[in-house]
Amino acid sequence: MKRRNFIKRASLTGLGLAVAPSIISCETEAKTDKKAIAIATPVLPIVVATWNFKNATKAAWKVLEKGGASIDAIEAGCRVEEADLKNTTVGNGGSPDRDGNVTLDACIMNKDGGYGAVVCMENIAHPISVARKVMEETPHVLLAGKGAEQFAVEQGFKRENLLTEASKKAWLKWKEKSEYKPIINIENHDTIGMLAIDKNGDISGGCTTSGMAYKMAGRVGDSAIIGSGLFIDNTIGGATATGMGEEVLKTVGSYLIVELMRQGRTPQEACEEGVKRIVESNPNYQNFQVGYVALNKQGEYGCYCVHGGFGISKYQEGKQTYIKSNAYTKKA
Ligand code: SD4
Repeated sequence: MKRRNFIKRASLTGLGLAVAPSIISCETEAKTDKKAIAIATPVLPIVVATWNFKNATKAAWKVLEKGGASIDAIEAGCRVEEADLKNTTVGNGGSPDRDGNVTLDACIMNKDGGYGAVVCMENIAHPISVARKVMEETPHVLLAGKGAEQFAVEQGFKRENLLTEASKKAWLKWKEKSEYKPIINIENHDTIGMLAIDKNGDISGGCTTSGMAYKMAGRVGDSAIIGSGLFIDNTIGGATATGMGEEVLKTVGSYLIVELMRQGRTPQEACEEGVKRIVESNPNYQNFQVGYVALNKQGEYGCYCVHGGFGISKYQEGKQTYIKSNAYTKKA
């Protein structure tokens, strides 16, 4: 922990306040330090999500404001994006792989350290709900491909075609050249990673995606992999990711961020370190985006990304806010 933060934390603890002060911002430390806000008690409930997913955080908030559990809020929120046909990187309407098949990855984690996930699952529109079933109804944590689909059907999910006409048209156009550059467009990718704390102070998280458009058949990204696209520890907080999954996987990004928070970093500091780990060992970083959002048990949040254009949606105290993330490249 940086010395000044330690001093701030220590001085408030000395005053007998229940919770250490927080930096409620996704801006750089230099900026946030000036407007650091000390809070005595967490302002709960709260939900944060990657990107400006207003409808998703609103759906999650509806659960939380009624006193619902964070796990229910996460499922409800993520389902909104999975159902949105205009979102071509999540659920129904997602972009296909290079063979024209829409394959989905999703995971969910609860307050008890429970984890459930599906990867490379086809024909089922709500992988976040299937992931929850894996967590709650099976002795396993991760089901892949046909097995995941079969399990979903056994659980009452309907098979449906997830390839929309628009996604098919875009894929056919891509096929004309079949030029695969695994570069995620900086402004245009929308995997949803969501973290929520309910009124009881319990945190849960979820992450759901169709992955990178025109990926190789069988490719699995970070989103459904525990510790990479998502990690939750109910004693510390949670983190989730969006962007180039290969980079997040290689650095076990979300787990790293939660562990950094355990060691005393703020969510903001932890997200910045997570991004730094990726870019400082990767000369190719100009060509991909990764964005993180983290939330600790005190309801403090942070976000950071490789390139500008990323931001997070937050719902707290009945109010929705979009927070623009600072980016590593601005420092270059
Ligand atoms: C993946 N992380 O499959 C996902 C993609 C993503 O916004 O986040 N897109 O690598």
